[in-house]
Amino acid sequence: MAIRALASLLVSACLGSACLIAVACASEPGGHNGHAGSASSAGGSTGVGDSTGVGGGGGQDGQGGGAQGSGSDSYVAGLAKEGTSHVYRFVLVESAPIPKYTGPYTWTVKLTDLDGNATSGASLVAEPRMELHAHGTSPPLFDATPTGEPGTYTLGGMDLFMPGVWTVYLRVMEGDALKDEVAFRFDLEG
Ligand SMILES: [Cu+2]
Repeated sequence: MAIRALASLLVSACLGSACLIAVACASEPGGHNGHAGSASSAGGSTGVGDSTGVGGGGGQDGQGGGAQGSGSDSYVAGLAKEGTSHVYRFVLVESAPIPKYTGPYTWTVKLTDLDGNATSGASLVAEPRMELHAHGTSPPLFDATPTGEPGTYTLGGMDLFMPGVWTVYLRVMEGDALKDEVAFRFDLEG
């Protein structure tokens, strides 16, 4: 019953090519279960304003309510994170619009080294994913374009089409090799 309600919500919310993905996603609850144990944390119980996401509480199934609580970030302009390989610092200078509702997003990102020196000329790529649903966007990857400001890039047209937690991976590539990576996570309403 909950599944059916979720599915109809998704179907009514979907647009264009995103539709196929949303329907497939809703009709395969097995995909949710696969990730629920490790990723959902205590979504079902809190769901409100918890930005820490630590503590694998509850054994709550990741479906439905679990999508609200997977350790999403609280957006502020200039939100900065160090890459997992500790080479770069990734600054989300601005998200337009601010991460709240589903729809197309344009991000301005600044890349610096760990001393704060702007890194221009990098190959920066974004991949938005809904990890709980095992899908991304169409197209799956977005190449950043330099804005002209030192170390600053624009990522445009990322269509985060579905309510729930989106993980946007930002990767600095050197040819085919990954130099550093970071993940920004936002929980969107429909
Ligand atoms: Cu999804």
